[in-house]
Amino acid sequence: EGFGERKAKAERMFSLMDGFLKNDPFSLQKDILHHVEYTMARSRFSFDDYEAYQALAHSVRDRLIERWHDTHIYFKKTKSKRLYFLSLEFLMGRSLSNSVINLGIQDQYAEALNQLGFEFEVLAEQEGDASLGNGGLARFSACQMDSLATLDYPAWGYGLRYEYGLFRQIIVDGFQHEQPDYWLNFGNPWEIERIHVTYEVKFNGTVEEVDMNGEKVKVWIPGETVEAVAYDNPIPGYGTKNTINLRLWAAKPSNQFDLEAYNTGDYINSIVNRQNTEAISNVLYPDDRSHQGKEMRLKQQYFFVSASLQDIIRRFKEAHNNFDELPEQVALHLNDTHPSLSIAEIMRILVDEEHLGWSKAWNIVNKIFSFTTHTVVAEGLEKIPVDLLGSLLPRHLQILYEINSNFMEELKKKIGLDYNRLSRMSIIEEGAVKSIRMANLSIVCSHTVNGVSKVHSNTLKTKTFKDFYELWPEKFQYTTNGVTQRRWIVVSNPSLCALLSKWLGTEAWIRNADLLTGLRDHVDNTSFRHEWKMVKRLNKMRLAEYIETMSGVKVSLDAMFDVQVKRIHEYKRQLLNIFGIIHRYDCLKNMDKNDRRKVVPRVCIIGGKAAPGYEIAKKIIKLCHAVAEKVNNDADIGDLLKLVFIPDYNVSVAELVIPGADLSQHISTAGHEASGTGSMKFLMNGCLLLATADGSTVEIIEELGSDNLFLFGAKVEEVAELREKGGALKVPLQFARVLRMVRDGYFGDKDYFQSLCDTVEVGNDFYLLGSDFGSYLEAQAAADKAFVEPDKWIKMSILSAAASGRFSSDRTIREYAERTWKIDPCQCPF
Ligand code: T68
Repeated sequence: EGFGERKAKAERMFSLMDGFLKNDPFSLQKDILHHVEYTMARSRFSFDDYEAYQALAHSVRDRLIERWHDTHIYFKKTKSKRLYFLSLEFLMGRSLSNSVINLGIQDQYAEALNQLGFEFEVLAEQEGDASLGNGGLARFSACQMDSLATLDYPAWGYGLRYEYGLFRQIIVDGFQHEQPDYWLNFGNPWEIERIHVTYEVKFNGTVEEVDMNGEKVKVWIPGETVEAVAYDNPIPGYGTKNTINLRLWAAKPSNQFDLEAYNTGDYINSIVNRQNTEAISNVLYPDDRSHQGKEMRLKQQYFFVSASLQDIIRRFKEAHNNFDELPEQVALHLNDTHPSLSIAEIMRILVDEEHLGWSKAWNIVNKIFSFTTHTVVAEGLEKIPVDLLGSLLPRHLQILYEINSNFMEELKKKIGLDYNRLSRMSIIEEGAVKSIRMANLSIVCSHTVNGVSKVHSNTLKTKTFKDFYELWPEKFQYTTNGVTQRRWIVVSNPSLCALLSKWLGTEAWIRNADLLTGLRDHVDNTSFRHEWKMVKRLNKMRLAEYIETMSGVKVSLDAMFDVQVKRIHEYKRQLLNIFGIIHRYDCLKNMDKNDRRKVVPRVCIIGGKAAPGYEIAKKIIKLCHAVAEKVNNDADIGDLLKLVFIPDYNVSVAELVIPGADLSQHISTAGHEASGTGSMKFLMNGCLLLATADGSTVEIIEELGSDNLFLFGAKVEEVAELREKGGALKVPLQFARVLRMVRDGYFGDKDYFQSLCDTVEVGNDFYLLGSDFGSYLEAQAAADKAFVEPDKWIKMSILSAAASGRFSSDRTIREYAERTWKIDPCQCPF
């Protein structure tokens, strides 16, 4: 079939399709009803909100698919260099509102639904979250995908399609319980199953040396085969037609049967065994940041890496007949060390399957990888026991040994026989359990090692990866994280969005967040400030309603809404917050009635999940509930202080909580939060920060000025010295008093809380709660003082949002694209 014939055929098909889908309200209605009838198979006359949501989502998906196709045809045609973003976690949250907004047909949909008797917002609430990740790292991946699409970069995301996402948190009697998140139960209208895009992924077996044309080559004879099936998730850009792809892999039993097993009559067991292979993509590992080395986790990583690389190499080979151009055409990004087996896998493909020879393959491989680490502490770095790796992936282990031995040789030439340093830098860790250090592997094989904030990068250079920095200073970069204003303002705070566009006189800030600095020009305008205040009030109302439905606690809108929402970790110091609340309560109790009237009322809101095996974090949640129980039911206190724990914090809960916050806390011990991205979302929503100078807060201060937030606590460079003081460290009396109250059972469960109290006892207080407590209380007092001057507070709120532009993930992505990935925008023109 010639080109002319194919073109004619395509044109005829296109005319049969009636061209592209139309976006006027009438056409949208027709499409929604079409999906009610033919996709949902429900009668036009009876369908509920959930079915209406599904039909609506399918009509949106159709529109995404059109753009997705055109974008990919265009990328292919222009032969532009592509970025492959490899991440084991993506926290996408809901898709409906985001898609409709990015497609630019929000108003048309709202009207279409109204005429059908539905409300867009109500249907949007029907959608469950896609929670395929743990926390900051995973949500940051999602923000980056949005920015990559919006800025027209030719990028693909690759991940795993976990059947169970992050556990659901339920609270029983103040204790966290975990429940499975079987999010695919009712189908997922956003994904496109690609049954024809499958790859075999192999495990186990042996490596044999065979003679090939007189040359000895290593051949892996695998033992087990699993099939990876692609599920595509279109990611639409805003203000562009470009729609990129997030391809997630699911495991299916392979079609290769063990004939023997079937023939010996063990039919049932053979099928049962086949089903076990599906388990690979079953469940997301909850992060507890201390490395574990579990076999299933390693299987997941390799399954993901192998399927993704086969797909990437296949696509490359469609357009090239050798690998010389791979570094000019392909950038592979390792989102933390989780996908770093890619390095061994691509070497295996190039050497064993494509017969490139080691040095040629290596020259290609060390030009294509970049690596971002999201961790601070060395203990959190991933290690894989050599025995485990050797039995699961015997050929990869050999390759890793070879990479390491070459590296060690090169290193000896440079640094001589400094055995301590050589052993620190080795990819292989000797010791009781011989292991592969995934971070060392990633650094050795990547051209760029990225930190996620300035402070983080300094820690990497001077501590965590000091030896490597001294060897290759040019590899070390930092690109400060960011968040997408599309999700965190446009989708989650429509009233603020309208206000911003009105006063900035343009919607252009949605694609160019730097324009938010323009708000500074209006800060003295009283009607602007009034409107700003009204928007905040509206969002507080929304949040107050949610709190009441979730917890039964009625809160006053005049109170300061003080929020700390993030994963529960000792270093994030939710305990410091709770101790501050106990102190506040204690002060209120000891005040006479007249003084109480001067106190700023507070609603303290805490939310976040504790990893299931993280006992101390779980005790923090319980303590929060115990304190809430006491405080909220104390008639003396009334509206002056309320404490609420918001269960099951996730992306969609964040969309509701963040816009309604007056103050938010980012209070990690300095030097422990690699970046932190929550603070950026709050900043965008005009929320004031109470924070330590940690992670990206340091850069936020640069942008905002230190008098526009409430800063406290030890600085990064002071922490080590404070720790050394140990038992001699000065701790304020108020801290000792609060600790005593908890120990003495003032909030009940006396025995249960002892071990929690031990973690902050003088001499044992690794995260320095005691030594930071005094300045924490001062910062809180400063916040109270500012809140009673509403005009001042609103100005600070406006200036916060005005300073948030630099923390858009658009800036992050542009920096990565230009400096690290070297990719160019490629906008689909038609
Ligand atoms: C976070 N890391 C950082 N890790 O803590 C945060 N870990 O400071 C930073 O802003 C964010 O990454 C984005 O850079 C994580 O979220 C994990 O979730 C994780 C998951 C599995 C294993 C280890």
